[in-house]
Amino acid sequence: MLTSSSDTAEKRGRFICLEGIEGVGKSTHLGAVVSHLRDRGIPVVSTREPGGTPLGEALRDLLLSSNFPPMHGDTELLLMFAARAEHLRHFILPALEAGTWVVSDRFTDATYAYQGGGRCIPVERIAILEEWVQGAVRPDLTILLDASVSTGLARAGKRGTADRFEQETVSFFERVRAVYLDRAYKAPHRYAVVDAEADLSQVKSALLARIDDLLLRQADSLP
Ligand code: Z5A
Repeated sequence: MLTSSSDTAEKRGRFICLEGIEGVGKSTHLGAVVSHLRDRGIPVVSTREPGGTPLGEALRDLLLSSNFPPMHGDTELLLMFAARAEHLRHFILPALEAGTWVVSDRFTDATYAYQGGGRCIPVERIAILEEWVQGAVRPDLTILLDASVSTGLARAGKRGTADRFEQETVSFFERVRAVYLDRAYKAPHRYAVVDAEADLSQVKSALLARIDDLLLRQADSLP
């Protein structure tokens, strides 16, 4: 049977990303988002970046390891996009095309925030790689969990050993947070900002309300 382009668009899964500095609760709330969608009969998988494929997870280990001499910012940027190229082609796109929703703990907004904001790599360079690796693929919704750097680092610090990023300075994370907020402010149709200073149950409710908004928009767009 021939499938019209509107049928294909309707069937395609949706791509949701959770973003924010460390310790804001992305990993904690990922499972709640997945369960919320599943409870509504939506097929959904979760994943993370860097990672999400065997090669991507190996690149993640390299990127987070403190066992090497300091990595050049361009190397870090290219490795993030190398992992993403694998992730898109072998996990994200096949799922979306099969009608499965994908919820990812971080995606390209993290590159703009960490490599662009944190490492001060020119945004144009990141945009070139984004276009090359992703073409037109962008998340349907990015939920930015926002908390102060002191709150995020205090929560993340309770875990013990710090990875290569967690050893960065407060000003690094202030730049990361500022880029996230700026991107969300400039594209309100694609982002939802959730106050992650609140207690866990309040953050979860606010986050799931944003998911319900997306579901309502989907329902409204059906013929
Ligand atoms: N990175 C990059 O540079 N460029 C890129 O393009 C990409 C990534 C994709 C790995 O990411 C690193 O890669 C990351 C950015 C960089 N840098 N770092 N660091 P990651 O996502 O795996 O690592 P992470 O951000 O460090 O994860 P995290 O510290 O685990 O943050 P989280 O997932 O947002 O937090 P959590 O584990 O859910 O919560 C931390 C603790 O806080 C935990 O005990 C919770 O119970 C507690 N918590 C969370 N929320 C609350 C509230 N509301 N109240 C009280 N306690 C809370």
